[in-house]
Amino acid sequence: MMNNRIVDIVIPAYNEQQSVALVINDIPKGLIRHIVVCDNNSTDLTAQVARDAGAVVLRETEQGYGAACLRGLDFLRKQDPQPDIVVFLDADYSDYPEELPLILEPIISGKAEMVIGARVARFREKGSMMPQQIFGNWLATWMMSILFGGRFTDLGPFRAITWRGLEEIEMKDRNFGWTVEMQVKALKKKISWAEVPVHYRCRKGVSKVSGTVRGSVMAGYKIIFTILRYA
Ligand SMILES: Nc1nc2c(ncn2[C@@H]2O[C@H](COP(=O)(O)OP(=O)(O)OP(=O)(O)O)[C@@H](O)[C@H]2O)c(=O)[nH]1
Ligand SMILES: [Mg+2]
Repeated sequence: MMNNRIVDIVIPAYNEQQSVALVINDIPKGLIRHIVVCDNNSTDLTAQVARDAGAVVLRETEQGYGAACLRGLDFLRKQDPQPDIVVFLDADYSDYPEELPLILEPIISGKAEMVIGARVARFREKGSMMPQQIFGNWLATWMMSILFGGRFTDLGPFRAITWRGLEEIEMKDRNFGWTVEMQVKALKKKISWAEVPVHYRCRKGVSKVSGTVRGSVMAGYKIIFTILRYA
């Protein structure tokens, strides 16, 4: 609960047994209702570790970041009452969950419906973002500013959006296009947004996307394709 608003958190997780409990432990518990971990076919102890740390654990068998997030939203849609605000957070402990109040502030104070945690250079641990990821984010946000007239600086995973905004956006992407789809559609549907600078550190465990050639190429391709598709 933050200012009488119900906040739920969705955490997509694929083989993150080393980090998922650290993430859950650092979430300011007084501010939120459910912590929903969407386990994406993990072959390690992710689900058990997350459950032991106090999360609601769902299983999504279709591989993909978006598929996992959509599973979490299905669950929240069935809650009574539904949340007022949904927060997304990665399971790899790159983000700082204790920065949740910063992410929520623009929504609580009525300044925005969607808030993106921007991983600014001055708050980034060395090596926490790959050069191709930094370039990809720059390119994607620049293309979005040309095509849709809103200048984000990042496609960061740590973000919050009102339930109303999320339902209006009607998220569809089932893998790497998830973050950019939310931002593109927010611009197109004129949903108010804000960015707040957040800290970012090197992940625990094994990289699935930006630290692998295959992941980087697939994600880069999907992100650019998603921007052009909605243009
Ligand atoms: N790649 C991938 N990640 C998933 C999937 N489902 C959930 N995730 C989670 O999505 C988050 C982001 O994946 P990461 O591997 O951290 O990708 P990244 O942040 O681009 O790159 P690194 O942090 O450098 O590895 C993590 O919490 C993953 O556990 C999936 O199907 N594929
Ligand atoms: Mg990561």
